[in-house]
Amino acid sequence: MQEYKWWQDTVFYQIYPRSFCDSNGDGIGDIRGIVQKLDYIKWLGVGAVWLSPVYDSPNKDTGYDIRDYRRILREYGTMEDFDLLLAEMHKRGLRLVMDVVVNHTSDEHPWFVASRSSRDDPHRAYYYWRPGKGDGPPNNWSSFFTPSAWKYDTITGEWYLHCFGENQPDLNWENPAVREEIYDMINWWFDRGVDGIRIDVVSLFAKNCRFPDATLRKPNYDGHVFPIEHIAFQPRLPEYLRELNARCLAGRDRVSIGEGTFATTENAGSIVGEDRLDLLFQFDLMELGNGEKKWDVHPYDIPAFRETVLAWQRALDWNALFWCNHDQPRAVSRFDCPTPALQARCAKMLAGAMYCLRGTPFLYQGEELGMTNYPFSDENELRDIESIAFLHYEAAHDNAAYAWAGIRSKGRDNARTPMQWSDRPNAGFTTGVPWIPVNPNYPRLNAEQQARDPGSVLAFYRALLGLRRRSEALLHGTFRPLEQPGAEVFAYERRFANERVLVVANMGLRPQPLDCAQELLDGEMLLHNLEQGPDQTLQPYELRIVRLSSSR
Ligand code: ISL
Ligand code: CA
Repeated sequence: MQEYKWWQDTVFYQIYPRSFCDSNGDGIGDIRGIVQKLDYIKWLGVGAVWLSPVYDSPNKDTGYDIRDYRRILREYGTMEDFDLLLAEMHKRGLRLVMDVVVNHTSDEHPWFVASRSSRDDPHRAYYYWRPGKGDGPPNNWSSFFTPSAWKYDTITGEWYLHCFGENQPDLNWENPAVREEIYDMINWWFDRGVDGIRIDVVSLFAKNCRFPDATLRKPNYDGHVFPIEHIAFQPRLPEYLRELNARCLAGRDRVSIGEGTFATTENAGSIVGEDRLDLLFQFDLMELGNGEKKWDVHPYDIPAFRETVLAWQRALDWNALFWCNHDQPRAVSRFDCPTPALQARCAKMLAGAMYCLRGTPFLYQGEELGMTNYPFSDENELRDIESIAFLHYEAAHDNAAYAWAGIRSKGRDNARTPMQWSDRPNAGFTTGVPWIPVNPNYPRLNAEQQARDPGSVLAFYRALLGLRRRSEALLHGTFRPLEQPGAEVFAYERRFANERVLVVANMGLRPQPLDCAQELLDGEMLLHNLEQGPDQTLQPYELRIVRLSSSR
């Protein structure tokens, strides 16, 4: 019999600290605010928290640009507050996962300050420095956030590589001294008692250090090309991850989750495995509403969703399951929902369809309420470095309308508006002025109201997580896709010994006939997202989770 690890039987909840709960009225979420909400998190039924970065940072990319890996950002509190959080979590049986951002540091990190000071500095080789070509950068690479991935530095007259913002210089993983620093730091947090790590853009750690021009993708910004073939899943990546495993993870019962930007079912094995990392975040499902760029807005492709899920369920024995994170739009806003009632139904359907799959669920704060995208229309409402850079670039090229449509549907700030706790001012997030605007729908969409309503999205999430905890089939069962009765229906079976659970979701707005109706109607309805009873038709966004009678 297969043995399961704690992180396979656990539901994770991601907290984006800046937007979760503000305890002191400065408009910024903080660690003491999280402590105040631990009973809520426990009550929801999750077992672990992934905490987005709380380290000292100039916040150019809201904490994903770290200045000091061993210090807490003053706005978020102190190391004592952090230790209190960890103790209060452990007291409640909750585990804590830190976010480890080591593809790059902040340009204010002492390593980089030293590195840029002179070509002979001992820290020079902590980063990638290259001479330019003529007056220009060393090659044609673009970054995630800027036209060129290189920034010229006047102090030494060379260029440094940054795959994200220009204040986020990439660490040189080829340098063993860099790797040692990183392993020390991770072990320092493990020694403090944290239960795991989520590793930011782990797929980019190894680079093609010959730095040839990129050719695979189409030029995006002014002739620059995103160098996916030279920065993602490079040959040395598995070696680095095996080393990290040996130095930090082996023999410790901690979880490691790699953010596998550009992961495919073919290359996923270089990240996950016995001697590498436990879990992989892959983004195939997130990209189904994209065109060539993430900013191109297309309707969510449901048949492609089905195929993608099947491919990943087959490729890995155990998947990380998620709809949302701090970089993604709100899941429910990817779907056409003409009324708030349908939107709530859709949010429940999405939860059931995803979190009954074989794997570990990761919820993102507010998802359990069915929180939605924000109606952005003014630059003053934006905080995200990526969206702002995109808006400026497109506006300068006469494409402001395209930029706004993209930002409203894909912009990362959609996920980062404050958690909607109640119908009090600022959704109960802060008594001050929130650092980013609160979604105007909070008077009707908030945790306090939903906690009182047995028909709410929140109540549904609690029921779903409870069901998952009690069902051997949902926890450990095999996965088998069912014949699809309609193009927009997603249906599968989980089975463990004699227990068979069917999950049937209408992911579209059109009613769908049910083929396997009799079997379904005879089964025991475990969870359903409609007020009326089930019949031979699946209503828009209807979800049924049924235990087959033959299995009892
Ligand atoms: O968000 C994305 C698409 O919208 C991804 O491509 C994302 O940029 C990429 O997965 C890397 O994300 C991570 O590293 C970034 C940081 O800005 C993100 O918040 C983080 O999740 C740089 O540290
Ligand atoms: Ca605060």
